[in-house]
Amino acid sequence: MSNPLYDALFLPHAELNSPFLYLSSGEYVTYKSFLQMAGRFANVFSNLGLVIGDRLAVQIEKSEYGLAIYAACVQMGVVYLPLNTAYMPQELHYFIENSGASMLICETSKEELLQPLVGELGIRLATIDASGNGSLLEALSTAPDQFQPVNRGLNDLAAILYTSGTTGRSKGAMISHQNLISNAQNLTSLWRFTKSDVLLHTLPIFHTHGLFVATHVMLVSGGSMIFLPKFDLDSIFKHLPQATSMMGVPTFYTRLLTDDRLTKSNTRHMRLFISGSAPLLDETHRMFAKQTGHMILERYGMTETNMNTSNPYEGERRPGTVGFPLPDVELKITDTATGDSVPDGEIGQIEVRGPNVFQGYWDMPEKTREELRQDGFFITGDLGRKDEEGYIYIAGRNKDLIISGGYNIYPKEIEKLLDEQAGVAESAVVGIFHPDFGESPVGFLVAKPGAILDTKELNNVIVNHFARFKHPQRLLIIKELPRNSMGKVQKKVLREKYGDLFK
Ligand code: MCA
Ligand code: AMP
Repeated sequence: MSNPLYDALFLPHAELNSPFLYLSSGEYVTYKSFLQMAGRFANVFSNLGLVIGDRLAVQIEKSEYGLAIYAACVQMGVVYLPLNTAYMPQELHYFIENSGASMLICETSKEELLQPLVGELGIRLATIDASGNGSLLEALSTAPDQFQPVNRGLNDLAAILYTSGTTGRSKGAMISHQNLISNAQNLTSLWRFTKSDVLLHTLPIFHTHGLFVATHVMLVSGGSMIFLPKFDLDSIFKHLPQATSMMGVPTFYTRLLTDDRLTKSNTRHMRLFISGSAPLLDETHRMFAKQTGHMILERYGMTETNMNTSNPYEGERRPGTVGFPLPDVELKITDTATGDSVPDGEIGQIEVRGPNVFQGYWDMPEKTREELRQDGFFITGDLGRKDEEGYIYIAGRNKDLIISGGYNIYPKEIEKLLDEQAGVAESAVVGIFHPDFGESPVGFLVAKPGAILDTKELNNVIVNHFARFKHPQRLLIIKELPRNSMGKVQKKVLREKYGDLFK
């Protein structure tokens, strides 16, 4: 019997009494007790009828329980489906329906709100809070803490993570055991993580960065994590002396730079700072080096591929680049029209192939065919170039995507809703430079002839529909959208014209 992901991440630590998670309460969870908790969850879920291949949707605040639910899913062969805690019921409806999840776990405080949704979809609802309270509590307290991991193969699914689609419909990226194992092992050795490492973990765990990069690397290395509910400057500086390393999105680093406590002496003991999920400005990289003496290590990845490239641990961490392809990742830069490789130095679309590349989009074979070539290369939708030394630069995106503080926003989704509103002729949602979030969405609206638009009312519609991080920071009414000779809306023109909006 084997379960490759369980064997790689969890089995080696089953009897380990050393700390795995340091919690904000001051307590810690050992590896052994964490895995016993996972075993209990697995037994409870099994009693509730979950079996191999079922999808379990989870929308809960970050806690050791959330992580143990993930470990339980791996053990049981249940496909883990984590969801951003900011999603509204309408957004959840789509993910649950599309994935065919048979159960949803949510916060106790959201039970009432989500009851109609689960009723309509005919699925089971269970609750657990970051404190451990909820409907699962009683069953957990009496459940055995051992669960025999089920047999799985390398290509079997471990998780589905929804990544937004350019047409406005999210796509469920199917992630296999092999995808996760190859990346976790590569990154652990590339970044020199060992069991002596203590990672300051303030990322959410419903995305690749916090779950598959940060947590998996620590599991493979056998190190520990200071596992904080969210990024907050005071708690960062409180816990920094105990940490050896940190991973974060660029907003973490720009926020750290605003704080006087970020000094050379406060960070001297740190081994490594890693950034990813969005472009790290050269300026942030240089300022951070000046203020701390540390060169941030920037890497590049995607939900569909986990990590693709990384700056070197020992060599030059070059600002503005995402480094080199990982050891078993092939990366090529191709012409968007022909798909042929372009010469070094030229900008083209980034394509990647390797054991990290996902299995396709759940129940969307056509979308999968469009983006995943038959020869295994995945068209990332990012534009980039390679310099003569092999460093990869991300030059932009070939997909209409806004990344705000590391969260992805697909303009189409918001434009669709705006376009449906009375009096709106058309709309364009554009990512405008934002000093804290990197980019922030701004909605540009054109009124139908004779109509008068009320941006407050339109904003209310958005607020009732979408997670907070997707809300346009401004809605601006303009006479017409700029278009090129083919009639295509030129978002670049709006981005440039309104580039100073948040400066
Ligand atoms: C929170 N808000 C946001 C964001 N986060 N608005 C826009 N963009 C955001 N990212 C909302 C809050 O709900 C709040 O609303 C208001 O904005 C300001 O909140 P603030 O306190 O400033 O925000 P925060 O709670 O401190 O959160 C900011 C954050 C957080 C720490 C940067 O967004 C975060 O942890 N981001 C990391 C996301 C991540 O893990 N991405 C990786 C994806 P109100 O004012 O109404 O209360 S994985 C990935 O991208 C790939 C695979 C990769 O390469 O890693
Ligand atoms: P996600 O949908 O969360 O998988 O976001 C993946 C996208 O984030 C990539 O396709 C890139 O556009 C972007 N991204 C991730 N890391 C970096 C980075 N280091 N620099 C620039 N963009 C990045």
